[in-house]
Amino acid sequence: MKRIGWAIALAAAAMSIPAAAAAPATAPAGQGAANASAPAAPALPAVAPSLEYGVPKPGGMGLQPQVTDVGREAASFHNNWLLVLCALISVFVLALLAYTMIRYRRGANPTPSRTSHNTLIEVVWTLVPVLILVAIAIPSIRLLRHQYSPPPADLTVKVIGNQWFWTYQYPDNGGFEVISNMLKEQADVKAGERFRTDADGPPLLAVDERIVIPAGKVVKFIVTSNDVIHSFGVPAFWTKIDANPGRLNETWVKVDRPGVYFGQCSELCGARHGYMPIAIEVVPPAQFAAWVASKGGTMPGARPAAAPDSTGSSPLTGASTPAAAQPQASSEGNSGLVTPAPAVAGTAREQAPAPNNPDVANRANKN
Ligand SMILES: [Cu+2]
Repeated sequence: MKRIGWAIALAAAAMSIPAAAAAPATAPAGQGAANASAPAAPALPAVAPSLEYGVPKPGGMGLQPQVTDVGREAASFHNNWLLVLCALISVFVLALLAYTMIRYRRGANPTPSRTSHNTLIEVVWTLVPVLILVAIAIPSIRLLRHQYSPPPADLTVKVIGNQWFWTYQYPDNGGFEVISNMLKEQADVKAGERFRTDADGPPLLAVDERIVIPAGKVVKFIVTSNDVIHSFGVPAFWTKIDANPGRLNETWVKVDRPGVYFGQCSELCGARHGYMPIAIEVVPPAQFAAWVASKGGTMPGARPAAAPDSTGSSPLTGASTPAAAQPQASSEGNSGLVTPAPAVAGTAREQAPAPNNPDVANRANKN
């Protein structure tokens, strides 16, 4: 049964190779477990990271520039509302303290007032904090709703934390797996081994295999762990979610701007916690299809003759899943935290690749 599954996967991979050949070659050769099934496909070249987006800057302050709608909303809430409110309250309290200390010091006010109750003041100092909390709660709950009621996913990526590296599985694309390790500096590797270059990214953030996702598509990350608790965090996406063993957590992103975005494990997970960075490469959909083919994967619904066209419309669009075909629920009109539709559709599609990939099936059983 397993052999039949592999045969199907191999045949599908072979069919998608012409699509890969049509696109420009762009990234270093992969080392993922599923790579063996696509020896002839051209590797995609690494996109050089920008210095503006997706990377921390030396001496930088504040948040990284956000590239998702949720990130922009959250950053604006933080910078333009919470920080301003915090500053105003701090200045007001400080001014009140200073005034009281100076005006009512013993020298200036030898007989202190014996006032113990004042209805007006008591009403004001109860009501004003309540109003401030409401003013924080309303945009805060709206942001939570936007974060936790994702639109139907175009692509699902399973993210697995390990001590101390990440593995990424693409269940919608034949279940291939990418293993991502931090790249060491040239001085730290033996002769002939791959080391970090500036095209890979900054020190301690560059990895040998990036996650690749298509631009402008809703990507769902199912996050879990093989050993201890890790955390999948990418600051430019406003994404941070724990990777717990035996549990599936879910987050999502939709990034319109192609580029490379870096993150790190954000949960103390052991000795090499600081050396398991995350690098996500966002590419146009056609290039994503070529990358999938180079990894031996397939695009959902792809036929042998289908090749990515140059207009930027992607095979992903053609492969509308039941979830994608559903009318998209407006998040504005949603009062609940999570709509049931994407969850159900996601589950159905996660199960689909298991028979094709014994590795995925085994891991699923273990978890
Ligand atoms: Cu970790």
